[in-house]
Amino acid sequence: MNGTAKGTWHAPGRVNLIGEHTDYNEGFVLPFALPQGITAEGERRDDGLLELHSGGQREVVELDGLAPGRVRGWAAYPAGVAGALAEAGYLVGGATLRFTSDLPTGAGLSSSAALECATALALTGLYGVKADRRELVKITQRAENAYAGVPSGILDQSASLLCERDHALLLDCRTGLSAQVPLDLGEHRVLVVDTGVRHSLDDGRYADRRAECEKAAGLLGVPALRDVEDLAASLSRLVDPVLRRRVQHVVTENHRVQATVGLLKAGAAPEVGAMLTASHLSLRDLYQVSWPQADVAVEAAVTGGARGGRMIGGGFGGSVIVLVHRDRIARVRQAVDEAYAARSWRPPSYLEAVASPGAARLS
Ligand code: GAF
Repeated sequence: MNGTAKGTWHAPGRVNLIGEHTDYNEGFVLPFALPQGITAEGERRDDGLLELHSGGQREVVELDGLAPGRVRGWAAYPAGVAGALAEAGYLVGGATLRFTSDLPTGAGLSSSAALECATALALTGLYGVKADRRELVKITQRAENAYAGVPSGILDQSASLLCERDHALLLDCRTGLSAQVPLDLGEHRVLVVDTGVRHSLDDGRYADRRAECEKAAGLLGVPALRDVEDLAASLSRLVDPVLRRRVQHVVTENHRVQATVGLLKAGAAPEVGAMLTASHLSLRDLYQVSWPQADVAVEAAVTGGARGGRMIGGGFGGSVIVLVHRDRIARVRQAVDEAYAARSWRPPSYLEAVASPGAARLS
């Protein structure tokens, strides 16, 4: 075995600059990795057990007979990675894994994917298993879908495993092909506003959106909504106004991803703000996954001088990002704080999002 008896691995959370609810429609996304994430300190053991520690909790899972549905709660994510690795033919054995995190949970910054990706690197590293990063994306997504029961797409695991410092990742979610797009924002910054509202992707609303998209694609006779070319003609063929709204969001959001890449390549980063706000309005009015604290944060930030902003992630809770000139950050934060205070909402928390490297071994 070429593995290592022990080691430490880190997998980051992410911000998705643009391309929301496009991944499972086989479209495009443009995330970048955060410096914050989940660290796994791992040690090999030879008794076939996975001993998992996080935030004072300890779970022990037997690897033999591990199958979807056997492990519940937070441990289903790392255990699911061990299970999905075995299903894919990667033989890893027992380990003790101690997780620490500096990523807020439930903030829409992809802490679950970071947990899965840190586990995947730790287990493959400990057992000297060579697995391509794209293969690990599929394995960690399988862990989340089948073992944790969350029907997510490929966005979050791809971001954690494939992103590079100072770049956003343009990912074609159909082919899995990706390109690194330099994220040179000049004097501008991406500010994360954690609205404090918590959400869960398995409450049924995310799955509903997926089902609506699949239904619309079926009615339109295309493999996925990514394939819709003539939007006006397609909308006129759908009777259900809800399906029309979903299609309009997905098709236009894919175009906004491409437009954003074009603006970044043209050195016109401030103009990306308008794309972010257009994305937010589409997610609010057409895809209907926004929530009041996100809408107020975007509106107050833009009124306060940001170039634009939008909710990120699955929706119904979590964070908003705003693109803002660095000299205006304090003013924008004040505007959002005041808007929250006027509604007697708890103040949000803030984080400056810096495009950071993807998952890696630390020691
Ligand atoms: C969540 C999911 F996990 C992603 O796969 C993606 O669908 C996103 O919501 C919406 O763009 O983060």
